[in-house]
Amino acid sequence: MRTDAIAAWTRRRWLKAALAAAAPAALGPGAYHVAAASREVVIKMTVKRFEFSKKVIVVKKGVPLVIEITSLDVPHGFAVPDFHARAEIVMPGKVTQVRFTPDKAGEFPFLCDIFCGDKHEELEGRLIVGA
Ligand SMILES: [Cu+2]
Repeated sequence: MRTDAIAAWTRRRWLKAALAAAAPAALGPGAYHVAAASREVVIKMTVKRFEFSKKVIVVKKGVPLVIEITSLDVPHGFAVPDFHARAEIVMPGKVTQVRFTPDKAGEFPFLCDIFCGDKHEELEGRLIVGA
């Protein structure tokens, strides 16, 4: 009984060690992370009354996007209605991530959708998605 338990433990331990050794050998160190990270395009920008630091964002259709936005003053919104993507950039100084994959080519507006002052309506830009 006791010998069986020890044998089972030894097998499990061996299997765990074998898997740990085999994975990096087959894929290279960190292969999973590199593959996942390299597919995403990260765009960093700031927003303040009444402009986004990037007025035009050019990307490619089908490539996953992460737009990282930081407010320099008051709470703002960020919305790309054509892709149903939006976020509230509520805390000045904190990075907010908006993730989506543009699945159609063309030119699409993005805008602030939280009232932030008298020129709020002018706080907008264009997302250009190339085929
Ligand atoms: Cu606004």
